[in-house]
Order: sequence, then C-alpha cells, then structure tokens
Amino acid sequence: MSTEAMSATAFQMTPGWLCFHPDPSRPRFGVPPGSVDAHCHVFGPGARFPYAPERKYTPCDASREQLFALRDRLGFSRNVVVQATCHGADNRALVDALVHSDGRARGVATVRRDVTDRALREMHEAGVRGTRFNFVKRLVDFTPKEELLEIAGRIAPMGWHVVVYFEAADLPELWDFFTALPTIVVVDHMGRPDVKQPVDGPEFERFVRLLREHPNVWSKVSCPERLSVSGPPALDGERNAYRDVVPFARRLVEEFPERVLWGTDWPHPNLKGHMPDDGLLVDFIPHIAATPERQRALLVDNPRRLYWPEEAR
Ligand code: 0GY
Repeated sequence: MSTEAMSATAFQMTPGWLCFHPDPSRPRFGVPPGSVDAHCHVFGPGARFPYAPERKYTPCDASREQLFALRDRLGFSRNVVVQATCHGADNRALVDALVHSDGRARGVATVRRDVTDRALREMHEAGVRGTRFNFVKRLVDFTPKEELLEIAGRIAPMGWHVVVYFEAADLPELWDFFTALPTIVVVDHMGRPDVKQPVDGPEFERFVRLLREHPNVWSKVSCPERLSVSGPPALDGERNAYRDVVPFARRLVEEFPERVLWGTDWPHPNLKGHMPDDGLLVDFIPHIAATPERQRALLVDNPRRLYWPEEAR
C-alpha cells in the first residue's frame, strides 16, 4: 500500500497547524437577515474525504456540521463554500456540504482541464457556481494560463464565475490574464495588500484601478486576520480588532458597494501566531461597511446576485 493510501484515514496535521476557535463569541453586530458568509471552507473529514496527494498542507478536519453550527452561531443564513487547496480538484467534500445544506450553501470548485461536461453539470446541480484559480505559490503547483482560459470558456456559458487568489506583488504579471477572463472575476482577500503601505499608495491603487477599469471584477473584503500587522485585539476585551486593515476594506466598500463580498474564511487555513475568534471577525464588519445600506449590499444583496441569482431577479 502506498504511503498516501495508508494515511487516508489517519492524516497527520502539518506541524504547528492552528485549529479553528473552539468557542467563538457571539458577535455584538447583528448581521441583516439573509446574510451570506461568502468565503469559508470544509476540510475532510480526511477519513471520509481524503486530502489530495498534491496538497501543500494537511489541516485539521473541519466538517460541514461544524461549519453550519458556526453559521447559526454568528447569525448568518447561508454559506459559500470555497474549495481549499488541500483537496486539490477533488470536490467531493465541497459537494457533500452543498447537498446537505438544505439549499443554504453554494460553492466554488476547483477543476482541471480534463473535467467532463457531465461532472460540471453535476456540480452545478449540487450548487456550484464558480471555479477557483489559485496563484499563491506556497499553495499550489503552476497551471498554464491557456488551460485556465480553456476552463473559463467552458464554465462561462453555465453562468459560473471565476474566483482568483494571488499576492499583491503578482498583480502586474496577472493583469492581462484576469482582464481576458470572460466571466465575473472575484478576487479573494482584496488581492492580499501589504497593509503597511498607504491605502492610496501605488500597490493598492493598482488593485483599485483593476476594479475601476473592469466592471466584471469584484473583491472579497475578507481576511483582516490574515492581512493585519497590528493583529488581534488586546486581551482586555476591546473588540475593534485588525484596525490596520479597515481603510483598505472600507475604501473598496465605499467605491464599489455592489461588487464586494464578505466571508469568515473559517476554518482559517495556514494562520500563524493566532487563531481568530469568529465573533470578533463579524464585529469587524460595521467598521468597513458603516451604514445599514452598505451592510445589506455586502452581506445579502451582492452574494445573492452572484450565488442565488434566481432570487435576485
Ligand atoms: C484562504 C487562504 C489560504 C488558503 C487557501 O485553499 C487554500 O488552501 O485558500 C491561505 O493559505 O492563504 O482563503 O483560505
């Protein structure tokens, strides 16, 4: 038996891996009815849905039941489950979560060039509405852009969109590819800005220009816990966490109120140093979306237009 097969029921977590918060606080901010956590993952469980041989990390298991319990605790109505790289292009755990969500979850899959039309159709029926292209080098092996363009050309007629994940420094090189995509393009985590740089500095200006010049580009204003240098709140109970990320997210919410999404990123893969309290992440929302109108667009209307368009018409 290969090492991979032997370990299928007993995966060893990456050393130092931080597991998600065991008991998140209840947020003080009450999200509007119908809110969508538009970026979260399920991991395995590995014994049932083995992690991919090509993965770059082995996480703790994080099941659909645990995800749905978090959804309810935080006051959300729905989830968008995004395929994590530790599952490669094996979307079974994702699809299993969608079909057991009572219609309350939709998904973003990872597919390769050899995916069949039938597999795409089945994923669509389960609730998949997008595919993710990941350019973060520590997470994935390289895929030629012509393969990705071919995939985009196949999913576009299904009404799917493309979700892209990349580091800010790589945007110049990826610009022509992103702007050639024939679908809506959703950028994960604001294109990972360096928040030590000014919000009106050249790096973030370039990202803002991408959205300004290309009305099909959206951004998730997510992951302050990943981007922050100032970090989580002090232990004195002060809830205004990750404040150095606020100007970046708020700028996007203000300038592109109809093209922003928010998500917890639960179970928070690859975090070093600290694991966020998901309740605190929800309390971050009113700092970046200051009015009820902005909050409703961010949490309800925008994700509904993209993931439940049949309701938004
Ligand atoms: C995130 C961020 C990360 C990981 C993944 O699919 C993944 O493995 O997206 C990361 O390590 O920055 O959005 O979950």
